Amino acid sequence: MAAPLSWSSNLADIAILGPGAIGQLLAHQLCGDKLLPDQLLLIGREAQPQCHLQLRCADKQHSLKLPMLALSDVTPDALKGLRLLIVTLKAYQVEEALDSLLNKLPHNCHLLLLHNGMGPHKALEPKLGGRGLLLGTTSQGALRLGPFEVRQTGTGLTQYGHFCGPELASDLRQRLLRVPGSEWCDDIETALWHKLAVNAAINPLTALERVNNGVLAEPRFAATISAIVDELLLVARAEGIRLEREVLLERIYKVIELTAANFSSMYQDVTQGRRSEIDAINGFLLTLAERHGLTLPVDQELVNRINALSPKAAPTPR
Ligand code: KPL
Repeated sequence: MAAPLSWSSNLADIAILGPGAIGQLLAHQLCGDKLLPDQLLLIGREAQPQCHLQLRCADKQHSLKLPMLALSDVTPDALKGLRLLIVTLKAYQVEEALDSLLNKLPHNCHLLLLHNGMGPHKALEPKLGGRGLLLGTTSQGALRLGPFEVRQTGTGLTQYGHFCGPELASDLRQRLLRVPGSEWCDDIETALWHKLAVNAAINPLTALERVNNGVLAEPRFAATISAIVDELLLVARAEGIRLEREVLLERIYKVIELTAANFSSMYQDVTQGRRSEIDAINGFLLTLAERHGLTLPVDQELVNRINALSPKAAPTPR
């Protein structure tokens, strides 16, 4: 029997905005084995005093009870103890969601963006009002089985790093590092480029071929993966980012191996009729390429084919 919930949102100092598959996986990992943690809350589409979150891992099942506030009517008072907001929305949802939330966050609250692809942090930077901004990336695999039920489909690296504003307090850093396989990065932008290469290769190919990540290890995909990496290197060089081809390929094939059973987030978006993150991944590369007068035929074709399959209009946050 679950213990009665005596919770006040004011006790929570970390919130997760956008509790989809990755947001829920992180909630479990941040809380460890505490069933009723009082330091974490969710911000989602609708308010619920007690969400019963379930995580299925290879070895066991975890349960967690957390309150959820609705993004549309959350008050500054409900967030007054917050010191860190972890944003696990899709890249294209971040700006709009934070436009409505930023002025309700305490001035000392840090933000951590953790999504596939790149772009939103640049638009956010001038709106932070002195708050610290962290960027992060994870290559853990997670599949949503129900509104509050997630299966972990792959282990992987989770990286965080400072982007601008004040640094995060060390106790919060330590709590983020409770996530298995996580590390602090001094150069988070380079880490994000590595993850961009992973997503640029794995996500559109799995969505177009309707296969799980593991199938991409087959030799028939090697030439396309290699061409995607070459195009990314071209853009990165023009942007002054130093990356190594072999390191990127090694990282991509490692993620393919570690998340072999996972259906990528883009596969899941496309098959479920949701908007994909292609604009923030391969589309982000095309935007930068245009600025530098470069053409990326492989990325262009992937963007065209994914956009032909998935809707463009942004749905409301998860
Ligand atoms: O980030 C991912 C995604 O699906 O979006 C990977 C790491 C490729 C795991 O599937």
